[in-house]
Amino acid sequence: MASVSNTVSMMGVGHSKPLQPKKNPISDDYRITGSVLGLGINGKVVECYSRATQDKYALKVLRDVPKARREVDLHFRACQGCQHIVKINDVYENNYSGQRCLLVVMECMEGGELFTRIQERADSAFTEREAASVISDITKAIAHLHASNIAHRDLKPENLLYSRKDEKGILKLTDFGFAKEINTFKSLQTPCYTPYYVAPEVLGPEKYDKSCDMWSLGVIMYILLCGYPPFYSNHGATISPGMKKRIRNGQYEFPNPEWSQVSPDAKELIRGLLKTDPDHRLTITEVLQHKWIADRTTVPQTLLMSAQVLKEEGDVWIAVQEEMTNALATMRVDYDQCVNIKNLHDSNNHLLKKRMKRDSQEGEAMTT
Ligand code: I85
Repeated sequence: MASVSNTVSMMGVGHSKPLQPKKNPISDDYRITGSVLGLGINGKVVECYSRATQDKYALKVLRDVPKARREVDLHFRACQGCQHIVKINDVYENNYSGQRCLLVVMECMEGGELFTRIQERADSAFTEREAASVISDITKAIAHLHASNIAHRDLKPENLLYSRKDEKGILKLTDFGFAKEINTFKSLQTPCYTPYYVAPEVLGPEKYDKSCDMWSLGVIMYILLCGYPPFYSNHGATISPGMKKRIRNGQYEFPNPEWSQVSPDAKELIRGLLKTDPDHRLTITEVLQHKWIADRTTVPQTLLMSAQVLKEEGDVWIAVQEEMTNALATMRVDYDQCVNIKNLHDSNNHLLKKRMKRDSQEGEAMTT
């Protein structure tokens, strides 16, 4: 059985050719049960079993459109060589209830979502040192992506899953539905456009996409340490004008009693990640070097209140997740616009300069 993972070594990682999905019916190789594991916005995830090994897998069904191709391609490349990204086992291109579909067979993450797991720790002391270890794992996943010039752009609690229910479970990142490849110079090396008409996002800069992941990491770290998010609406799940304003102004606090025992190092790292200006926000390399991550084995073993808060506020959690989803959508749009504006100002456009020079000369001529 030649699985996708066998073809990877031949293609190499990084500059691999686009993934070639298998064309045979998935039912040749897998038995799909009706059991739904999760519902994403662009596809559901169901349980399936390998006919060869009887092992359980998770199957994501996507309509075969270019966006889905990009998702699968980026996820497939990203999951090579990082144990904190959900592995893709096989990809099929099949007709599925009359539509062309991409069927992505992933390793099954049986341990469920990160924060469900933390909630269950309400009676067993979840410590700051353990939180540092969780954030370190997420940091490793993002570092791997950013080093491969991929921004995830949808880093949120529901996309962080444990491989197993027991302590041996490994935390992994999934869902590359909004992932973006950045800083690739292929279009510059072989120009297929007239430079005058090139869209700014083709030229970069790339760091705004990466900084989106850093902000998300800050929010996740904040929640992990206290059980509630740094920014939230005062009413309901939809992102309110007030919440938007607080996010834009960086208005958040470390309220007591939840934060009174949390180390200054942890707070310093959060401040670096939740900087309003993406230019001032920490990069993933700086997070890896921060002492709370680099020296995480010496982080105090203080008992955190997050597990308790998450358990007690269980009914608010849905709203918190929706807010993060909305905030991420807003940020992806805002940063795209930000890139456009920046490029307009920074552009070294000699035609524009010539015109500006001519205009100013004409202006001078008119006044004389
Ligand atoms: N296993 N965002 C929330 C799930 N194994 N899940 C989501 N996008 C994806 C679902 C909706 C993430 O790309 C998602 C994606 C991929 C998965 C995924 C991948 C691999 C799983 C949308 C489970 C699972 C399996 C057994 C038990 C349990 C969960 O979700 C639980 F512990 F919850 F009972």
